[in-house]
Amino acid sequence: MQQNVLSKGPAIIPKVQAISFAAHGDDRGQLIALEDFTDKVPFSIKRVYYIYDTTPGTVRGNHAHRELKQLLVCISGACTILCEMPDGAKTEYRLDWPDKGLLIEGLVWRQMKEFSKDAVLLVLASEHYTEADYVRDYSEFLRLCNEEREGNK
Ligand code: T46
Repeated sequence: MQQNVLSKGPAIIPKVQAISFAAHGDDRGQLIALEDFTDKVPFSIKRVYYIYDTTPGTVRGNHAHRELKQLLVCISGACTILCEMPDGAKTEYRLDWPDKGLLIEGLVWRQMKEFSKDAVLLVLASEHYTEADYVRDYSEFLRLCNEEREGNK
């Protein structure tokens, strides 16, 4: 199931996109710059957070967002992001190098797992933190997916 392809939900816009960043590399090392309103970060960055020092074997996430757009980059170590689309398709993305990113937009059920000990998962988000945007109940996620599918007919 591990792959690096564009996944499409029922909506016209892609909901999950694996992205690679161009590094400014020279004999001193590598540098990657991310700016908002670009093809890599197609939103205004209102919040940045990072996940680190994860407990071995832990699985985080297990929720979806209603509107939030996020770009995830594992800037140290590695972790796996499992995304479930509104049409039920599931894809796993392994983020194991700082030049790889995962853009997640809207109603996608996600899990973050298989963190390496040194993993630091950086997230750029399009909105400030608001619990109201979370869908933490899986049956509510399925109901909203159904609603979205009906709306796209
Ligand atoms: C997501 C994945 C990739 C805040 O106070 N502010 C914040 O900006 C965030 C993100 C979290 N929190 C608080 C809320 C909880 O009390 O931090 C605690 C842990 O949050 P949560 O259990 O939601 O963390 P994850 O790792 O399951 O999910 C996070 C994001 O919440 C979520 O939006 O997409 O990372």
